[in-house]
This record gives sequence, structure tokens and C-alpha cells, in this order.
Amino acid sequence: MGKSTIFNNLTRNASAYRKLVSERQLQMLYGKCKYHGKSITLVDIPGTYSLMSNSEEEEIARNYICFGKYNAVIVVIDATCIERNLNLVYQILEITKNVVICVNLLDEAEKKGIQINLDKLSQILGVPVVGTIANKTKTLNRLLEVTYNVCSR
Ligand SMILES: Nc1nc2c(ncn2[C@@H]2O[C@H](COP(=O)(O)OP(=O)(O)O)[C@@H](O)[C@H]2O)c(=O)[nH]1
Ligand SMILES: [Mg+2]
Repeated sequence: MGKSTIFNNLTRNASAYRKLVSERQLQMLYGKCKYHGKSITLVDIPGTYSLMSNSEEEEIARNYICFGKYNAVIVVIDATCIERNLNLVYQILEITKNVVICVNLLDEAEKKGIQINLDKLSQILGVPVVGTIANKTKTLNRLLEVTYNVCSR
């Protein structure tokens, strides 16, 4: 769905470090990026379609989102199958309102003739929504801008 691709593209100029969080070698990746001269730490979390299932990935994600120290959660969802991801979005919105929805794979959606009204989605969910293509830097800059604003409010 693009979480790791987005993480890598935003943090590739700075050193990332890994934290093993399970015996199965699951890891969370921490990386830094800069926005307007300020340093932002991004964390790439494994998983996930739901916080309710019993897989270890989801337990890690749930624990981090419930108890971790962060300023905002970027929820990356797949533009070609938004409905499948909405459950996760609502679960996270129950935990925190400091959320940015990243509708990724816009290029694939376009190929399939799927159009997404990002403004409408943002109105419905009550949080900012940004459309991205994970390897198009320009779309990621916008994601960073919106995330930065959510973090500083
Ligand atoms: N066409 C296209 N492919 C993407 C996009 N984002 C991710 N991918 C591809 O989808 C696959 C899974 O991406 P990944 O970042 O590993 O997803 P993760 O499981 O959420 O971390 C990779 O092969 C990516 O290159 C996108 O915006 N457009
Ligand atoms: Mg990943």
C-alpha cells in the first residue's frame, strides 16, 4: 500500500534506525526528515488493515498508536480500494484526532478510472486528506506540509 515506500522516500537523506519489536524480526523503522528547517521523526509501522485482528503486526501497531509518543498518525490507504481501509481509519480516529489520511496509489486508481473526491472525504472524516503517488516527491512534499500543520496545532 505504500507505507514503507513513502517512509523511504521521505527519510532517505537522513540516517534511519531500526528497532526490533518481535522475535519474528518484525521491526519499526525510525527516520528523520526536514520540513522548514525543523526535524521530523517518522516511524514506519508494520501491518495493517485493522487494529482489531490478532496478528502480531496489528498488536504492534495498536500498541504504538494507543501508547506511543507521537504528534500525528499518517494513515496510508489504497486509492483503488478505499472502502477496505475505512475500518482502520475509523479505529484510529477513535484513538486520536491528530490524523492525516494519505490516499496513496493515485496513479493506479487513475488507470482503473477511479476518481476520488479528496475534499469530500476530508469533510466526511473531519481530518486532512492528501493524495499521493509514493515515488512522486512533489505529492510527498504536500503530505509533509499537511502533517507538519497537524503536528503544530
Ligand atoms: N504504482 C504505485 N505503486 C506503489 C505506490 N506506493 C507503493 N507502491 C508499490 O506497492 C508495493 C508495496 O509498497 P510498500 O511501500 O512496501 O507497502 P507497505 O506494505 O504499506 O509498506 C511496492 O511494490 C511499491 O513499489 C504508488 O503510489 N503507486
Ligand atoms: Mg512496509
